[in-house]
Amino acid sequence: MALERTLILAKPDAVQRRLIGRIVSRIEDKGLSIVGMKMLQVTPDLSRQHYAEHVSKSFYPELEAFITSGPVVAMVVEGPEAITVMRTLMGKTNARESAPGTIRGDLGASRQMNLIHGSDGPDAAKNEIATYFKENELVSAPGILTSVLWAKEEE
Ligand code: IDP
Ligand code: MG
Repeated sequence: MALERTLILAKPDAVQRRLIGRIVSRIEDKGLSIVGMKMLQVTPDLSRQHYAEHVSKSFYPELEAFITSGPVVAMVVEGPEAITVMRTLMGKTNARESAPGTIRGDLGASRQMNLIHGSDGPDAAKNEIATYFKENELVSAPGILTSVLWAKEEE
């Protein structure tokens, strides 16, 4: 087990649909810590960097148009195994197939407009956090509650 950080985006559909608060609540309800947060506009350059693995795919032009279509809210989320915990909380990529109880499963019905991004592994998390945030934009969040949220050995 490890204390991890992961990059989360509330995507343009979530912002336009006034779902930022619901998504933040789901993360906070889970007991994870938000250690950085800002609203920004993804540019085509940033999209190509963020979605480098998808740039050559047929759906990339639509994905770029979508992710640059309006502001996103970027967050860095911290907790034990935060990368996997967030992927589970988000649900499957295709929101039509995401289980009820997940963010995508409860709030969406699209494969593309699936509300939320979360890093898919430790390397991606490291790169994506560095892409969206400067070190001094992140707080260290030991917080007074961590002792009742998880055990020391889970960090
Ligand atoms: P993920 O967001 O669950 O990690 P990825 O496969 O990495 O899913 O895809 C990145 C994003 O690209 C998805 O979240 C979705 O918005 C979009 N996407 C994925 N597959 C398709 C597709 O087949 N058609 C259109 N958009 C897609
Ligand atoms: Mg992905």
